Amino acid sequence: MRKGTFFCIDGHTCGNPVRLVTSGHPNLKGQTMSDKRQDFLAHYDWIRQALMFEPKGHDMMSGSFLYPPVSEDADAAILFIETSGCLPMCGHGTIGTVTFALEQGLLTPKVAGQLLLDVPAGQIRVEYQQQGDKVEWVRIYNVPAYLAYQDIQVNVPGLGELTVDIAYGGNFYIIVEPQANFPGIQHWSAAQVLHFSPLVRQAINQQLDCIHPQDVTVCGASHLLWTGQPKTPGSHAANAVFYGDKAIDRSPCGTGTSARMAQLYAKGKLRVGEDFVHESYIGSQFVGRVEGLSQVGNYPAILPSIRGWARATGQNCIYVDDSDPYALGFQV
Ligand code: PYC
Repeated sequence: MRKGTFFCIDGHTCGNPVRLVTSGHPNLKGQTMSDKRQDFLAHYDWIRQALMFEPKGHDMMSGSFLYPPVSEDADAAILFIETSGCLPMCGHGTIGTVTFALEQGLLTPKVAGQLLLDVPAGQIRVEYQQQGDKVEWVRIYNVPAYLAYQDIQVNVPGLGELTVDIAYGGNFYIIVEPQANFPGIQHWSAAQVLHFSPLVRQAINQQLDCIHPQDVTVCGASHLLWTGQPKTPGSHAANAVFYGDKAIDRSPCGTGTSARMAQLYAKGKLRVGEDFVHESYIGSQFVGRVEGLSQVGNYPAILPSIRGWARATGQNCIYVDDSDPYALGFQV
């Protein structure tokens, strides 16, 4: 029977939704958050579908569950849920989860202002600033990010040839910079992003394999990052990040910003210690920084950080009852 009551804190990180589910957690098997992610997908995916898809969610909906830590030194663990599945890592989801959980007293850090969190992609460190009952900002020290492929040519029906790079920042991103057949995101409509992104993604995944060297379950070029000229003062670059089947991230995308910084660093366009202010499709900003260098398998990698903010907008008590024909949601 697929039935349950799920209390949630709803809000957004720089415009993109975050639904932190605070009750109804399934008991997940596995030693690591990567194992637990697989167990959730195999046995409890109905919970994700019910809470993310219409009519209780929408194309951009994403959320999380907080779990006890799986490693000795961590404060907590996060499982991410969204319309396309359970991401290995989600930057905007982490910023929202940490903000709402601290504001509601659901997380007790061992050291004030800092958290160590287990996520399916590995372990991340977080710093935050809290004033009274409000969390002002959160900075994520993300998993190592690296450039996986450079200058890949892809033929896109209706658009022609594109040259793209592919970088990992917690998810694999196909990065498209302005070129002959793409004038830059400032010249494209949302309809163009939604139309061409799945075509590029399909063509790339037919052409090559993206597999994380340390975890084979983290695979596939799932996200696209279209780049262009920013419009908000202080931004270094703008993006439209496409994910799932129909979503354009309203936030500047934490894992996307990490992947973009790895690409820029590898191409000599960003230095260690330099800030990179990344602007979303709606003009909101994350401040990224290359904190240091690392290695992932044979790939030279960067240690990225991303700072952003989130606001809780309300509480939600969601019933899932399979006597409702749309209990598990639908996508149109
Ligand atoms: O912030 O990492 C992120 C993210 C991934 C998908 C949507 N947002």
